[in-house]
Amino acid sequence: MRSTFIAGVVVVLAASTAPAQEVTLRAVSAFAEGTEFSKNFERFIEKVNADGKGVIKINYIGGPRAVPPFEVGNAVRTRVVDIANVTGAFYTNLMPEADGFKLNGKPMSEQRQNGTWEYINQLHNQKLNSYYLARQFHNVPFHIYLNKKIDKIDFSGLKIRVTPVYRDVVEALGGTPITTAPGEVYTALERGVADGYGWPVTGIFDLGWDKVTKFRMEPPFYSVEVNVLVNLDSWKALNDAQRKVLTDAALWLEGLDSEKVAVIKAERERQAAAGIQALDFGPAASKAFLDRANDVAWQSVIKRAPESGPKLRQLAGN
Ligand code: 173
Repeated sequence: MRSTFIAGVVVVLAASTAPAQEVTLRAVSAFAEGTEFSKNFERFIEKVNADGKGVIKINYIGGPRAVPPFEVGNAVRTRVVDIANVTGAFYTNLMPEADGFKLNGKPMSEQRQNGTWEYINQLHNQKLNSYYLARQFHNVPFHIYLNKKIDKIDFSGLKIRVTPVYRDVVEALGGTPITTAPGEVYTALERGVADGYGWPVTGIFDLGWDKVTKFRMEPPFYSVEVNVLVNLDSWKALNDAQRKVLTDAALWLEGLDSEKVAVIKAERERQAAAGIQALDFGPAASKAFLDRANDVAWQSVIKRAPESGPKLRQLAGN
C-alpha cells in the first residue's frame, strides 16, 4: 500500500516537471514521392515540422515503395503508420462509401461548415480507426485518356485501366475495366494491355505517361479527393498544442487548392504541346456523359453503402 502511494507521487512529479515531449508521427503517401498528388502533402509536412518545432514532428517514410497504395488505408487503421496521404478510392475495401467522396466537389471551407466534414470524419473514426484531418484537390477533375480514337463516347472493345473512381462509368459505357495501382500504368499502356486509363487532368507527366498517351477525352468529370488521415489512437494521444499544429496546417493545405486553377490550365497546354489531342464530342454528348457518370457512381455507392450512401448524396447535393 505504502509503496504504491509513493510510486504514484513520483509519477505525478515526473509528469509535471518534465518538459513537454516532442511527439514524432510516421507518415506515408499512397502516391510516389515528389509527384503531383504527394507534393502538397510534402509541403504540409514541412510546415508542421517548422511550425511545430519542439512540439510535434512528422517523419516522412515515403511513397508506394514503403506501403503499396491499396494498403495505405489499412496501414493507418492498424497504426503501422500514424498519418497518411491517400485517396478514398484506395480503401473502398474497408469503406465502400469512400468511392462517393469524388462526387462532392464543394470547397472544403463549405464542407466544414455544412456538416459534410463531420459526417465523413465519423465514417473514418468508425471504419478506418482514423481522424479525417484534411481533403485536398476538390477542384481538380478526372479524365479518361485513350490511345485508340473513338468517334463517340463509347468504350466498347476497349480495355481501360481503372481504380474504383472510374470502374462504374467505364463499364456503363461498354469498356473492360482493368484495375491497377498508378505504378503499373506505364507498362500496361506500353505493352498494350490497356488502351487507355483514368487519371486526373494533372500529373500525367510525373511518371512519363505522356510518351504512351495519344488522346484525352472530354469532358472532365468528378472531383479528385486525396485525404490526410491520422490514426485515431495517435490523434487521441496528442495534446491540444500538437493537435493545433496539425489542424492549422491542414486548413492551410486545403487552401492550396486555389493554386490548382492555374496548374490545370498549364497542364492542359503542356499536354497539347506534347501532342496529346483532346477528343471533344460537343456539349450535348458531354452533358449526357456527365449525367451518366454521376448516376452510375451514386447507384454503385448507394448499393454498397445503403445507409451512408444516400446521406453523402444529400450532402453533395447532386
Ligand atoms: O487513378 C487513380 O489511381 C486514382 O484513383 C486517383 C485518385 C486520386 C488522385 C489521383 C489518382
